[in-house]
Amino acid sequence: MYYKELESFPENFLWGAASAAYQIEGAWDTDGKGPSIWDEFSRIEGKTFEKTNGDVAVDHYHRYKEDVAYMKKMGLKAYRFSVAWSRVIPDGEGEINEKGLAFYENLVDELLANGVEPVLTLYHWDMPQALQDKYGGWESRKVITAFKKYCEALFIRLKDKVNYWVTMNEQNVFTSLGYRWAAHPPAVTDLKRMYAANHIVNLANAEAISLFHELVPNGLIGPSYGYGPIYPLTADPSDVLAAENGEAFNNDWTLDVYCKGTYPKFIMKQLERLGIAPEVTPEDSRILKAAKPDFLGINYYHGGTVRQNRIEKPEESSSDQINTEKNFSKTDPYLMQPKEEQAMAPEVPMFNGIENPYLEKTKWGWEIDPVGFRVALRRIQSRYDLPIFITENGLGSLDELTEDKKVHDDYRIAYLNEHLLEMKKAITDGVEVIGYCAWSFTDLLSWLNGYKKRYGFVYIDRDEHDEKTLERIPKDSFYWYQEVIKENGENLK
Ligand code: BGP
Repeated sequence: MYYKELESFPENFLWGAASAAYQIEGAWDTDGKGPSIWDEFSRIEGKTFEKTNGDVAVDHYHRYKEDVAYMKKMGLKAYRFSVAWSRVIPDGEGEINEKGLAFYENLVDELLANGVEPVLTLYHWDMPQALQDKYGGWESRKVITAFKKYCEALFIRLKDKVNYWVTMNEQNVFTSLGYRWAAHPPAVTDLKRMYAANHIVNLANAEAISLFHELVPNGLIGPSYGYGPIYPLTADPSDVLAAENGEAFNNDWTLDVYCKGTYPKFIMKQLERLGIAPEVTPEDSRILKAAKPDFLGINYYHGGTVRQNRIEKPEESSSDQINTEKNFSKTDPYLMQPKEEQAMAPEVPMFNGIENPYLEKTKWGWEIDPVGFRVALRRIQSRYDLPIFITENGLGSLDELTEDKKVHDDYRIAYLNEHLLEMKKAITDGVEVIGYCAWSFTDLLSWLNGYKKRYGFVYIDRDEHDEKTLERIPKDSFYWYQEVIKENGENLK
């Protein structure tokens, strides 16, 4: 579609930025906070980049007022942050830690006083370690009861102050990295266990949404899903079918459950044949169907490209050789079926991932695909017809602080500008987008890539080995986004 002029962003569009507790707060055992699975996991030799952890992170716990002051300066309309479950309930299911709860209430009050709409994420990967030890975390249904108790404490305390709530952050990512690739805690490599845990997360998500609707009738809640559109490598119908499989396997598998309360049939049948399907009781189906999200949170970084698996279609022609098989990193969360799969489960390969020859990549090998953002928005809107809140999108890069304390991150500005323009086109197409939170507001700890993979609008003076001054320094992108917000996106080019 070609437009001579794009439509404007909606008047109350939520121009925002995001973060997550473990990645920014620090204060890992302050004021009664219990340990989370990330506090423990990051201490295991070899698990994180150069042994980095979130013990201090960017010390947001002590500097939140300064951070909010920068948000005000920028004119930010919304700020997405997550609550650390073990700060609010140190052992995950017992007594509430008033100091923990008070920290989040103070943060929310500070945001509201500075004209920033809080967007609160309930679970951004930091399960209380006590629940992991006692029940095996998401592998036990007992954790659903604990999660509901934790959510209830926040709903009751903050219901008159927080309008936007996110349940699970990137369930697809934390279950696959945690239970399949052992790259995140609890470092399991077992497909059956992964699907079982994933089902329990689905139930916890649904129960939290239903409880929310009972307790906070005027608020809005939804999960944040890490979505990447799947493309066929060629117009060969067998590649197109492979992409259908990829889309169903990667995306419908979670989004159908969120939005329709049912698992997609083709994938469930495959898993049943392989004996790795989750057990879904009639009561589970009722719970899943009863919960309706008010919006879909979408985190967009990149998609994936696939072709028919090489078992059914062995390499034949020289043109097949042009594209080298994608060398998947085991921690690439957005495409779940790498080549090694063939060896693991010879029946499974519904598709093979492959490099997309048209796309550039970031320094960390993530494809840069702004048009894919529009594709994503269009597909999600057509399939589920819910308002969409972009809860993450951004560029991880090595930033350089100049001697006069500037960061000239024109590459980040270019990245964000292109993505926002594609989002504007999607809105002009007819997609309902209610807000956009760039990842991230300040620099922060990247789960597996330490402090040097930076995403923020605000530079933080620290690195992997030295906490340095932790000074906050706005980058060029800070001032650029400030202008975008002021102009409500009219200045994008
Ligand atoms: C998403 C997570 C974020 C953030 C982001 C960037 O998957 O929700 O918490 O980490 O990815 O990822 P990374 O830090 O690995 O570059």
